[in-house]
Amino acid sequence: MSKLAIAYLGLGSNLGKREENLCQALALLSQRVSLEAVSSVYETEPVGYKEQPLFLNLVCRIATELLPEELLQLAKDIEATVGRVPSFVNAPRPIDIDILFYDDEIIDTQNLTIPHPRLKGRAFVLVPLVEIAPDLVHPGLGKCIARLANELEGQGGVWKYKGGLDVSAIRGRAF
Ligand code: PH2
Ligand code: MG
Ligand code: MG
Repeated sequence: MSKLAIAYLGLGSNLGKREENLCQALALLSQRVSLEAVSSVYETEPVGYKEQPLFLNLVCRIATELLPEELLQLAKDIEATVGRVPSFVNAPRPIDIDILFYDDEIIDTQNLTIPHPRLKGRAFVLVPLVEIAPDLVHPGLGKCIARLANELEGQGGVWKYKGGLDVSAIRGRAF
């Protein structure tokens, strides 16, 4: 058995049944990787392209034997299954799955930049991440998540949506 990596993923949805989309994506993920922790769900104002619906965002921790490129492919496959079709950058989408961290690796290839390059400064990622990984150190910045979250200019535009998803129910769920 090859070594298990610990990775953090950010999920976002702002089209269709947003909660269902998040649940379906987590269920599909859990068929291929071990889902270790899931944050609460947050409703968030769109960052970047503003003229689009509010997002639901969450982050999760997984353990996996998949290599970073394989994990990226899995994320893309799940995005397609949940109904994402290619569109313009930052377009509304039923699901977006981003790799935030993969162990403490720093990767910068044509397809993949890890840690996620826009993680710093994004409250919709850092606020949920602080729930499940406050002490995780960003390998590029040398600062932990709690500190990066504290350094945010503002945590506006991010509201707790509900208590969180029932991960045990998600695992057993067939889509
Ligand atoms: N994702 C983006 C751009 N802007 N804003 C919010 N609130 N949530 C997102 O997931 C998000 C975004 C690019 O993937
Ligand atoms: Mg994204
Ligand atoms: Mg993405």
